[in-house]
Amino acid sequence: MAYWQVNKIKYIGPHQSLKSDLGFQYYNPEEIIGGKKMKDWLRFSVAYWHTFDQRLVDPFGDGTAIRPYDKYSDPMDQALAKVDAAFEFYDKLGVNYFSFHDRDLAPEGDTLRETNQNLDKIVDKIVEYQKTTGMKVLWNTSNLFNNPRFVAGAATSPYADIFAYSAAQLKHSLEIGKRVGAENYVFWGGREGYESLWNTDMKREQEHAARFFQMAKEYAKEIGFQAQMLLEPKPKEPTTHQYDFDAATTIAFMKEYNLDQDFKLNLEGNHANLAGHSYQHEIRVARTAGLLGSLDANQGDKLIGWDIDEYPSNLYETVAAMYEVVQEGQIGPHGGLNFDAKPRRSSFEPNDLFYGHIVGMDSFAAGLRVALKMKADHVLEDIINERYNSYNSGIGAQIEAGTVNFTDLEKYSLDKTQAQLRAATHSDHLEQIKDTINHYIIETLN
Ligand code: XLS
Ligand code: NI
Ligand code: NI
Repeated sequence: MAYWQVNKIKYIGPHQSLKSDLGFQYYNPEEIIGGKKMKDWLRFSVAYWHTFDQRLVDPFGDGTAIRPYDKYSDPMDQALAKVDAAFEFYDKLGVNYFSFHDRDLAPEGDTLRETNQNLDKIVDKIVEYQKTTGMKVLWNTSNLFNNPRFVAGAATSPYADIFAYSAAQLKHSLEIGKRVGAENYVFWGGREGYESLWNTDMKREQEHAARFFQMAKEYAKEIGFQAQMLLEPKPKEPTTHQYDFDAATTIAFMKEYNLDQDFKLNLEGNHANLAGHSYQHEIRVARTAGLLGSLDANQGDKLIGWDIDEYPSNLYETVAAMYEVVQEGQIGPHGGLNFDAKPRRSSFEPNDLFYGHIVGMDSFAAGLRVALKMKADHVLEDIINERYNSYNSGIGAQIEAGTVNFTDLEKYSLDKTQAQLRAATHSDHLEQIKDTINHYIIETLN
């Protein structure tokens, strides 16, 4: 039975029609570009929670979503039907990866034992599908934030029973990750933060979180689950302040607790914006530290101050993100672009899920094309090399080599005139650079 009333989404290329339809204009999966197949650069992943579970609620309204499997009264029957719908969706969209939380797949029972039984039944079905379709899991994760038991956090909960339960839940989630062959395992600290400092022992909570991550890593090793472990920063929402605030804060935490050997970062566009950063900034910080792991693809809206998880459509942002990826040579050792994104509440029909992924995939494919063209032409490399040229010889080279100290630099600088120092600086011509980038976007995609 077909759940989705569309044919397989194919690459049709640009110039056929300007109107968007159920086809890709920039994403051509098998095309070799920059030495790799496009699909291997991008490794798109469908997020189970947003695509199949999301009812399209907002803080003021109930769900509007119409989904083709909304006809079962028994939640397990619905969960099983959703797996069929999901695999048909992956096939029709033409993606090779998906990502999920444990609780996306199956309803909870009264005890963890019952919950695990429900979950295992669904995972059995997923594993069967994987055998016939070759579908892979970019990452799995554990939902340690929805249920009221996690009201004050999971690993950072002030209640030891909740820490213990979280560990037990995570243990099974790691076992599932191994069964489905997940390439990464993500930790987003849903409520790992605080509402108020007046009642919070921050140091103790952070130590608990670190211990939790260490135990997770130890258990993954014990069972031979080799996924790359990833932490996903987000500054706020749902808590007032989340401990994994942004890439830089999370890296400091990882280094403080010796987690930086085993963990890398999963970065998300909308989270970057909430932290007051661009997506590009977060990716740059991570890759500079050698800790870029994977990317959650979505975008926020300047006019709305929360995590709205829009499908990416802003080409300028995808160009900037893919510029970083192209410089790095890959998204991460096992990274991909997971669409942590959902349609607007007013886009409630089933096909809107396809249009959403199409605009997201085409936007990143277009970004990749532009970034590779800029790299091939050394546009920014030449500008950057020139900008730092004074460190390649003379006093600059000595500074970098560590062979001069403050006294030497005082001697070097003491009699330099205002005019000489002014002459040492050059205009950045930043507007010219931005105009050049615009030309690259327009011409590459033409
Ligand atoms: C929420 C997060 C979440 C993680 C997975 O804002 O983005 O969806 O990616 O738990
Ligand atoms: Ni995310
Ligand atoms: Ni998010």
